[in-house]
Amino acid sequence: MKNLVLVLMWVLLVNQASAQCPIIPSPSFYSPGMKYRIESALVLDSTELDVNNWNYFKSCLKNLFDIDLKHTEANPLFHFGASPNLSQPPNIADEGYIIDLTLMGNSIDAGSRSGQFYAINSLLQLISHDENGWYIQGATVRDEPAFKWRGLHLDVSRHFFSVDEVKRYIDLMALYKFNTFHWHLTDDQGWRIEIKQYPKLTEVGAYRDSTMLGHYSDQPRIFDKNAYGGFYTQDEIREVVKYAQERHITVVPEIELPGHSRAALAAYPELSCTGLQQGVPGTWGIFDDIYCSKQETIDFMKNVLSEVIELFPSEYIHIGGDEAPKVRWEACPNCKKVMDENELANTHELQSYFIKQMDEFLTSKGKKLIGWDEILEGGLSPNAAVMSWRGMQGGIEAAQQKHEVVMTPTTYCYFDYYQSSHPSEPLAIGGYLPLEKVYKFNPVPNGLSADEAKYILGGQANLWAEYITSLEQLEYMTYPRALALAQSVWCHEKPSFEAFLSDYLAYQEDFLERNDVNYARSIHQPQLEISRKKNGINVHFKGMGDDYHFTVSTKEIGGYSMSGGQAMGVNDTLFFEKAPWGTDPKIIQTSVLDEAGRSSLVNRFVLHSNLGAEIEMVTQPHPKYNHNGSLNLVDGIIGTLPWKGSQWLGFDTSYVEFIVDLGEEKDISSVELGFLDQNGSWIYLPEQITVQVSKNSKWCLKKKFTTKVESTDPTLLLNTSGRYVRVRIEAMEQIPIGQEGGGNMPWTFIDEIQIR
Ligand code: TNX
Repeated sequence: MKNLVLVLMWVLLVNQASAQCPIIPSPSFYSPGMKYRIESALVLDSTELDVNNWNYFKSCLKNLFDIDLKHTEANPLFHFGASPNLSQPPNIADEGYIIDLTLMGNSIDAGSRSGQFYAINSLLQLISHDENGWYIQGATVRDEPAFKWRGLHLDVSRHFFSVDEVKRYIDLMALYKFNTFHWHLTDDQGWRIEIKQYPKLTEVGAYRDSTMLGHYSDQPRIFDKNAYGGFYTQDEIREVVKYAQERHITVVPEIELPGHSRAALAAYPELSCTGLQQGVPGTWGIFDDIYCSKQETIDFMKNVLSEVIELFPSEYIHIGGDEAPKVRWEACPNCKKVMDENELANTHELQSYFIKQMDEFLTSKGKKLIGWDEILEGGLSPNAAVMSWRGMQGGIEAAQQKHEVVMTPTTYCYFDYYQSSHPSEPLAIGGYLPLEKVYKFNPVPNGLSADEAKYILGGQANLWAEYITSLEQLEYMTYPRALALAQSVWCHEKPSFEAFLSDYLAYQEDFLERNDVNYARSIHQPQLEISRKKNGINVHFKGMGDDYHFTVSTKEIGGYSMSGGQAMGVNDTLFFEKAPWGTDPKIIQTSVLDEAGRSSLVNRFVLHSNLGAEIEMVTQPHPKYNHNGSLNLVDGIIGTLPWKGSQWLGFDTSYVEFIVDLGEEKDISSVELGFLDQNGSWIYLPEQITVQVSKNSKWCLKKKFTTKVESTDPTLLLNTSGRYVRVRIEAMEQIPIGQEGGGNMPWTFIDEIQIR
């Protein structure tokens, strides 16, 4: 008997472990039970259900499943218990809930109205359809969030989204238990919030007369010459805030200062340092003209914030603070006066002074200031919270100084970056942020003590809209990556990426479809996993799960005979052999076709003679742009435009050095390298390249071959022999003043090295 109990327990445990969970973000505990059939209505005892939550539940059920919600006290399918309206039930955290929909129970308890709302969103994901119709998956679910700030941001300045579109964005956030909507309302390219005291902010600042088309780094740049713009009236803002509140989402407004302020300066040029009248720009980037630090601007800002505070009940008000060049301030007598009067040593301290005025003002109004991590420069204002975007270092420093932090590093949270390197991805700003990378995000970085970690409020993804021109595209960039982010900010312990992916594929794509979301299917493209092999590389096409079938065909191009059409199965690997020394490279094109013969992932491999060679990196690439490490330089894939982070190694160092090992001594006649030249993104061609060749990697006294770099694919001609090739690339000292990022160190982006 005892054994039988043990076996039964074992079976139960095993079943539980393998049970897939339809709910995302994954709850702390999930154990499925039987299915409960739903006819045309879900009938429950809603006595203790908050009226807002009831309305929300009812409309979602109707819209998604055409199911009615009905109240009964006699024999309900389940009831909402432990009313958050009365007392907080024991053992349930504030935003937590417990669903007990099993043979033993039929209650839903929550720690608060928010908890109840999250329970409802989980219930929505438990509803499914089979051959017998709709059912709700019975289950025990225990759940509560790990972080207090679970955010998505939206930039409505670069492209404007209507009230209905914003509501739609909020609707989708609610389904995945996000609770903070960061509304980026002002920027250079448009001021989007009505401010009664300053009508020109929207009359003038909300419209631009042209908009950049194509990518920022395209030459020549092309513009759409139509007027573009829009703004929200204060009534509309209130409407959105209320709408979000009903979905337990706090709206945090952002009013940018002192930089990203060209739209405001177009309306009130007297607030700039020069006073010059300029228009609202139609190009992206960072502009030198920012608010002047004089008293007049500070008064203006306080007046604006006074109206903003009235509209947004949120605890935090975001004041921007990022990317404010100091060139105008350096040359401005008014700014100099402020610096002298307040004994400020430099313009960074002046920025701190400016922010501090805002901090004191907001604090006096019972609000908290939050700003981008640049507000650390020149000293953090006493009550300020920091939003860390340039990596997590700013957030770490702020937490160590006992300031609150929201983590939103570009490396994991910039949903304006590409999500795959497939050619069909819509034009994006650059970068590379696939779903799996987002999944790795943990808002609490290593190295913080438990006490410091308490200052991390949570995390957020940012949707900058330079290249996001429609709601459809916004959804494409946001989903499914927002689901991976939801895991990072909700789960105490998230499942493995594989488990998440399997749940996602089993349930969530259907759910997204049911919600009409234009989610990206980028993950359905097989991933390329490249590895070094003796004499070449292996290219492994890693498909998604076992039931996804595709074929890969190869053909040789570039002056050679076309061969190919070679069919392959799932998860296949090709071996590409390097070209024999002394011969021209072969070019192989691979195409991936799904079962319907659609969506081919096309890649070109240049099989040169140092394909897959070992490389010792003396200088390390920046962690953000280090896809596949040194193999990236010899994987046969030549970096292409538009720039997608995965194909290039990026460096922010003054020089780059690495040593290629050819395996044995060779006669060497040339070395060719590839560089990116995208000045708008601070990426410049380097100044010069020096190459040395050695038999045994001893370098002193070795002849140096040097060339100035004048094109994106410079070739050095040499006539020597050796096994090791040392390459040293000298970057330009600084970006020329007057250019984007002028005065800063440029980035160097390198791809493929070909040695012959
Ligand atoms: C940097 S993130 C910005 C934005 C751009 C974004 C594009 C931040 C605080 N500033 O102005 O839209 O990069 O990725």
